[in-house]
Amino acid sequence: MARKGRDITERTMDPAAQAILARAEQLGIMTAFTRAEMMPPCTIGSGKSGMCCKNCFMGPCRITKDGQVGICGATVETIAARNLARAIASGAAAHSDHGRDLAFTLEAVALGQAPGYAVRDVAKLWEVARRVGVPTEGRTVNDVALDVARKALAEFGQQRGELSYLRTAPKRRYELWKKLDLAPRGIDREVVDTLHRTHMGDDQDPEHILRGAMRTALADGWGGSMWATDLSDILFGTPSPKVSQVNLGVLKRDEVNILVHGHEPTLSEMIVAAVQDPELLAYARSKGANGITLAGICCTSNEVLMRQGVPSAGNFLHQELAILTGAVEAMVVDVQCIMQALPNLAERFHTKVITTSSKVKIPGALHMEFDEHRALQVARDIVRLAIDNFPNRGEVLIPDVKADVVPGFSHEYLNYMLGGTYRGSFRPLNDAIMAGRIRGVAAVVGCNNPKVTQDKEHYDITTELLRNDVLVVQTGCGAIAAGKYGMLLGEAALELAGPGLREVCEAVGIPPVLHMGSCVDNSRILTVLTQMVTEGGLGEDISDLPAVGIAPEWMSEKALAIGTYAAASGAYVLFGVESPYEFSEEVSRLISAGWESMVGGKLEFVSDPQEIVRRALEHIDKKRAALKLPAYDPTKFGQSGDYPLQYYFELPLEEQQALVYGVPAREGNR
Ligand code: SF4
Ligand code: MSK
Repeated sequence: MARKGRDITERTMDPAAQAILARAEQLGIMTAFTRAEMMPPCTIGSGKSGMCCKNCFMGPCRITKDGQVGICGATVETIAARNLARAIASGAAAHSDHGRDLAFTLEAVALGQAPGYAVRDVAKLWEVARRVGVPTEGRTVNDVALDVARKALAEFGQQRGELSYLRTAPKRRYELWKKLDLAPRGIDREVVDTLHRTHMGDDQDPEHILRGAMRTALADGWGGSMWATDLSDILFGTPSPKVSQVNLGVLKRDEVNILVHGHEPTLSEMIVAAVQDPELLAYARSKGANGITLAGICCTSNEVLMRQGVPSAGNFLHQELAILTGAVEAMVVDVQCIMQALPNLAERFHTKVITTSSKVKIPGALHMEFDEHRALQVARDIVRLAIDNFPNRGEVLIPDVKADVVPGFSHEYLNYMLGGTYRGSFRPLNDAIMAGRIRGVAAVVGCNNPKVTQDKEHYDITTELLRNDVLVVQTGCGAIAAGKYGMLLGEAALELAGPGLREVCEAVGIPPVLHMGSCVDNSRILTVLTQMVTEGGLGEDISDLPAVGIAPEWMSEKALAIGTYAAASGAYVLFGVESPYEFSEEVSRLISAGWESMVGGKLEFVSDPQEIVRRALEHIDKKRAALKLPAYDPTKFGQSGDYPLQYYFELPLEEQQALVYGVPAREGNR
């Protein structure tokens, strides 16, 4: 529970959010920040002083003492393991269902039934086809797209065998999964398997329950989420760096403001097209607006930010704040992370909250269902409705706070950036890590949670890692948080970076914090880690890499699925806030030391951000030592830090490499 009576600066470190929270107080309006403080604490449900099971109606059973069991005899360990497994199954289902919908869209495109959509990235389609065994030779784009879409759909319902993407993992990892029976057979099957085995009277061995949960999480990371990412890239383009802006200041006082919120790019991409339609722009002017501004919230925002450069109005805890500006004509929501508080809040202003998914209706919201077969028409109807709402605006307060960002570092783009068009390669990154210029890599990802100061854990952890020469990749709401404080912009972020990291980023031309997409795109990080292994010099498996994953302000069940698939892939994953499973020492041990000895990765919950950084750096250094790499020494680098970029690129490749990575060019490096 968030401490009662926090002042505004303890609720959020974001000045835009602070200004709007002050407005909410003046107007006597509650938000998630204040509701979090009002919520009576439940130390059993939060895992602090007990464990609660609601899996059957003999209970609920609350276990608060050593040796106490539920009415059926279930132990605290079994209950904690079941609770975690069910959360993972729910998170995996959400991500994966998102992937399924994209497969349906690609199928409709291939059949010519989705006007307005097209295969925008044919190279990616060919690459995915190759990875999943769909022939391409002499075939049309639509034929290949149809087979890829149907291959994806088949993997959801597959009953036996294994998912195609598993074989794209490092060989040693794949073999380990096979040996441990962790290779997912089908995406839906694994989710159902976990829901079944955690039903009352089924699997009661905590270690076995959690092993099943790992397989389900892997079905998300190397299945549903990876499909979602790849199919989005095929349909809407693989992201590459774009210049855009982030925070509530992207809303415009004199224009119709439309926000897209949730996770799916499918409708939002059509809204991007609709807001540029001259007829709708003229219609907006006829209502007294100077134009139409489209911006995003949460991960729908990340999807259109990294592909279209559409600005972001903010992350998870900004959804209510955006409405509180009084400047939003329509908030268009699809799936996941949408607060039920929105329609009630919108009633105090003029905002229309519009649900669009067949899976999501919210009492008080307007429902305009999205259908990929008539997507542009739905998008146009939504934009028109927002324009009609413009004259209904009351008093507006748009904080003059926004930051420039450069998002969109897909692993394909990184490959190109590091190695060049013809020799795409992760070699320079591996060499920089091997030389010690870059100490290691951290993925700092995930949500906001009003139990902690908004963005502060993200900010503190990221800045400390940068100072220690750790390259940071980000997704989801953490990426938007980084953007708000200038960390997604080369010049600003480089000020925060240690000398070695700074040199590498300046030479390659990347910021030290790389925006890699939405929360479903954590699968891109799996691909980056795999490429680092494949490139050579950093071990044989993801578990050998000097790399960590951190979710400082997590709140979603999807975060637990992500953390678990990352751990099952060999990564050390640290979660902030607090542990819902703390009361079970055995489950806490199983997911940390237990998983580490089984799969090389582990999951830990640590409330103190400084301790998170300490453990992350300790892990990175431990992995460096195991690889026999030089110990990290920040005093060794920084002499060529201000090397002019344009001059650098005029040098022969070997000299570029020697200059930047401190190691001579090696045979086969490029
Ligand atoms: Fe209680 Fe067992 Fe039912 Fe859970 S499954 S609510 S522990 S009786
Ligand atoms: S939106 S899951 S709050 S990252 Fe992906 Fe943000 Fe977390 Fe939702």
